[in-house]
Amino acid sequence: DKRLQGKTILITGASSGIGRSTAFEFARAAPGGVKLVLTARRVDVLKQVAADLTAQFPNTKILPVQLDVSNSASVRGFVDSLPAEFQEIDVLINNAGLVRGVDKAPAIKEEDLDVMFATNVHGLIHMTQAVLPRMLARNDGAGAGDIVNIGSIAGREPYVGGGIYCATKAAVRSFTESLRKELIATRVRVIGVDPGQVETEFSIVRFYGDKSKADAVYAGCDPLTPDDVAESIVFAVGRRENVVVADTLLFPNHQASATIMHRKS
Ligand code: NDP
Ligand code: 8X3
Repeated sequence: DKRLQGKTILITGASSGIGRSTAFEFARAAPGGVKLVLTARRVDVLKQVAADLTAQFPNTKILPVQLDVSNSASVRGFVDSLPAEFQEIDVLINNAGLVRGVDKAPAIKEEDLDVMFATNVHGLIHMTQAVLPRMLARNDGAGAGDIVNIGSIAGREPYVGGGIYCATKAAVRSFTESLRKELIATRVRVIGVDPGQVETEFSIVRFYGDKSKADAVYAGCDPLTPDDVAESIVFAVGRRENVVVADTLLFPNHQASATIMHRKS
């Protein structure tokens, strides 16, 4: 894809799930090569992702870097700390995010509340602030670049036991829309992607590592794969510069809302 070739793409949460798949999908879509800055907390896992990518896509330049998006000080210095050839980020994929627990309001743990907001909301906003100034400076000040924010059906439709996670994703949706409006006079595109049910490590994290509880979420269902979401992200970024795929909601075929799911018995 000529439109993607040579771009520098920063993906947060690239060690697993949608972020990892998105790295592979960009590499696949641009066989001439892109530069990928892959970030997450688990740097050893990231390095393995980078090695797997390099083996499959030798033209792709990959930089795995440890970054906890919930640590605002680390995010602040992050872009300047990159090697020069990776500093001009063309595409930011704000994907890092997580859910913890299914507690109702009185039982929500303070730590879960803090981690979800610090990662999904503050982290996404801080990353945007870290990358945006260079995007705006491009093109003689007219701006250029893409910011892709991964929201969720949970941000459109709050559900029981998801009070905090849903609130974080509603915040993502709201911030995404404000940003698009604020940047109206620039050539920076702001793209929102809201998936429904996707089978990743998401539910394992929600149940604090309990795999059997996570598996039960998908029992009788045929969820989206992270590759399905990655294809939509790369499609949006790969459109002609004047086309903004502003807002995408993705469901698997059996799902019609956050909670309306057809299960095979
Ligand atoms: P995974 O758990 O498989 O991946 C989440 C990624 O986020 C991991 O790479 C993880 O890496 C990273 N991450 C978590 N916390 C931090 C942090 N503080 N700093 C940096 N990276 C972090 O889940 P998904 O792929 O499903 O999730 C990706 C995004 O998609 C999330 O924003 C999620 O809310 C959203 N989403 C998921 C849906 C689903 O059903 N799965 C549906 C709708 C939206 P590490 O642990 O190494 O830091
Ligand atoms: C993940 C989708 O509905 O499980 O964002 O919260 S949901």
